[in-house]
Amino acid sequence: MTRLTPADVSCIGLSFLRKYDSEFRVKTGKSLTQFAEYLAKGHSLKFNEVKVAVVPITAGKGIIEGFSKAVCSTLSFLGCDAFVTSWSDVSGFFEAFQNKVDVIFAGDDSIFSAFNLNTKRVIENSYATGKAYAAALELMVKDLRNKEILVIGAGRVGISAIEYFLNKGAKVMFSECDPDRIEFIKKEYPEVIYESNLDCALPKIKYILLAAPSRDLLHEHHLTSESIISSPAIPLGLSESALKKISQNNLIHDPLQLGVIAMLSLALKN
Ligand code: 2YC
Repeated sequence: MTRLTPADVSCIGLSFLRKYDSEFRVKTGKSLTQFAEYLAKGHSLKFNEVKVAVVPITAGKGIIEGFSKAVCSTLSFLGCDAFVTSWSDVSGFFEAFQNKVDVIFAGDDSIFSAFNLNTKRVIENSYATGKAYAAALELMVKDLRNKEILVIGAGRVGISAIEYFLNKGAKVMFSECDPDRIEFIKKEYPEVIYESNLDCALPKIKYILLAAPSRDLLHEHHLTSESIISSPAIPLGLSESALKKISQNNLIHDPLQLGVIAMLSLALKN
């Protein structure tokens, strides 16, 4: 799993999120708050009644400077009463319980999750991020039924997106370099078509969910001005020439915020 750096998250504050929100609305037709409700299948989520603690975790490679603050800013932007605990780890969980929070966000090197203390629902970041970026692509494509979608990268994020697309009636293809993952998808999702060569699949397929964390995966010959790309992967796998080829309004990509919004939405969905 990609580990974010302080540089990836240091900019994620309220003014940045306001700008991100207006750009997101242009691309998808929904604000981030409306998107969170869309992900929760239309349940009205009363974010301003939700108290959330973000607990820094020192395990493994330790704290990422700015990570908890970026998560907290994203949750506050949605209207939650969110704070970063003064203590980390178990002491931070204790502090969260003392403050009678509804949801705790915490992440180590393997798992970053939202824990709903009222319903006991736990939502992991990869699962939520796959759903979020699939739904964002759906909103940009307008209707997924019978549309050809290429999912690049069949890890936890890619699989979550594949399931979303199948549920919405899309024709899903996938590209992946790990043989075990290829076999897993062929076995679990036989209706999903394996594309062994991106140069053959693209630019025939216009709609792409890019969930493989590799630089310069897609170049200008893979894309057209009509390509629509939803990319949860860090780093963004488009070359400079590819980025110039597509419309910026046809690209959704961020290091953390859309996944955090989806984690909260799915953790609160009743
Ligand atoms: O600061 C802290 O509490 C650290 N323990 C957080 C570590 C998060 C590691 N995971 C990641 O950087 C990425 C994020 C996009 C979420 C999932 N993986």
